[in-house]
Amino acid sequence: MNTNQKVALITGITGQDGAYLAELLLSKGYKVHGIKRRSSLFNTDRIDHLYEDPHASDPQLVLHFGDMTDSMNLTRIIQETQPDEIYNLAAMSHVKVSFDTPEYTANADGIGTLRILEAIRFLGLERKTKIYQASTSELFGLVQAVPQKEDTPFYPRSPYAVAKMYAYWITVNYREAYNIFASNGILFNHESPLRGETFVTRKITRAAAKIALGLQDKLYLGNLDSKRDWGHAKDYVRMMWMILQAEQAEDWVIATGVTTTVREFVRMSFDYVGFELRFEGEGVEEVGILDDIDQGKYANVTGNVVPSGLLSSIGEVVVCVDPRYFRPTEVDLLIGDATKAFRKLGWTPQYELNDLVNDMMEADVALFLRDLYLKEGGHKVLTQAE
Ligand code: NDP
Ligand code: GDR
Repeated sequence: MNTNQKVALITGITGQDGAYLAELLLSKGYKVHGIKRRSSLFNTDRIDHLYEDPHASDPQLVLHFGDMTDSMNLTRIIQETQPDEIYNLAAMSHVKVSFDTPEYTANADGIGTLRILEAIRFLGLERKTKIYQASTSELFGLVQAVPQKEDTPFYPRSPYAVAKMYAYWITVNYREAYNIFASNGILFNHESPLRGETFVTRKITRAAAKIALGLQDKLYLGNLDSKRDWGHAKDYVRMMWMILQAEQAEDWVIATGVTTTVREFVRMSFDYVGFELRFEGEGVEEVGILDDIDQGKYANVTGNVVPSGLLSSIGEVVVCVDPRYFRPTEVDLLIGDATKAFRKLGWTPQYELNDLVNDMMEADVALFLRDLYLKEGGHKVLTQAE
């Protein structure tokens, strides 16, 4: 066992960011501990490729059952693992769902952060353990100024954002009160092929791939006008690590500085599979209609011949607005100014929006091509048996 080896603890390791961060830290030679929730189905898909046999003599990735709502559990895991760095990524992270589960969201996202900080104090680890808190651009909520940066006033617009605001300030308070190295990363939206299926970008890329392959007819979305500053999760987890290597604990905005509407993201995703979309109507009447289909481009993308009769035809409505996806209070516009991180930490994102869309579309087309083969193969087996 290497006694100089750095030890990290990641809460939320089974999520999008947790998976990329675990991969990054392992590649840097860290021993990584992660907290996963008990679930009735396996929930480690995103990190299975990193997982080692727990019976190995010194596995570099170790998972512990836990929950942000259980103080004793968190304190015991921190005591046992004695981490040099804690990345607190665990959260009920879906803004719309937080309106349905506000109390739970406050408990897990808000008080959960306090539990981690108190455990550090209780265990006397103030001088040893650095903490990264996953703060969010949702704190800016109702637009006060653009672009949003570290000193832009907060105005949260959801139970999720309010819970994260508590987490933000309790992190600042413990830094000031107890001199703990605790930093907030105020991260703007970041996406990837590992993004949860109910966040808007992944919902769109999955649907564009499935519609193109004839596996789905329509995509139902909420507010197409909202604007987000979308980056790639791979770039953003690198930044989390850099934030804990900085000379001092501070709070950092991480963003690309480019904002795009949901509608434009839809257009770009369908364009990848050679579908040109025209949007018509307003509000809940708005629909996205297939204007053109570039069969040649589509065939190149998949490397496969699309089964005849499965493709949508020109003039067909493939995107519809469904008010069930509207939020009681919306965040209309996010665009971040990450000048401080660029200057002081030397961070530069490697992915632009177009690269992000391509990466997500490529992964979802490959994913659903497998479904298509099964559908087709199953059909053949059945017809042969007849
Ligand atoms: P995900 O939703 O993909 O992952 C959340 C993780 O938290 C999952 O591992 C989940 O476990 C775990 N979790 C949820 N509730 C609990 C709980 N009560 N106890 C223990 N674990 C729990 O989120 P992301 O990876 O996208 O985001 C990571 C963090 O960064 C979150 O805190 C999010 O709020 C924040 N953030 C994300 C941004 C983004 O654009 N992605 C932007 C700014 C901030 P399970 O797999 O079992 O559900
Ligand atoms: P967000 O991400 O709320 O910004 O939070 P999400 O992808 O859920 O929504 C982005 C925007 O798209 C609009 N939208 C829809 N959203 C979803 N989920 N489903 C739809 O059908 C749909 N149609 C339109 C939304 O109204 C919104 O304006 C994410 C999460 O990762 C948070 O945890 C994180 O803190 C912030 O990003 C930064």
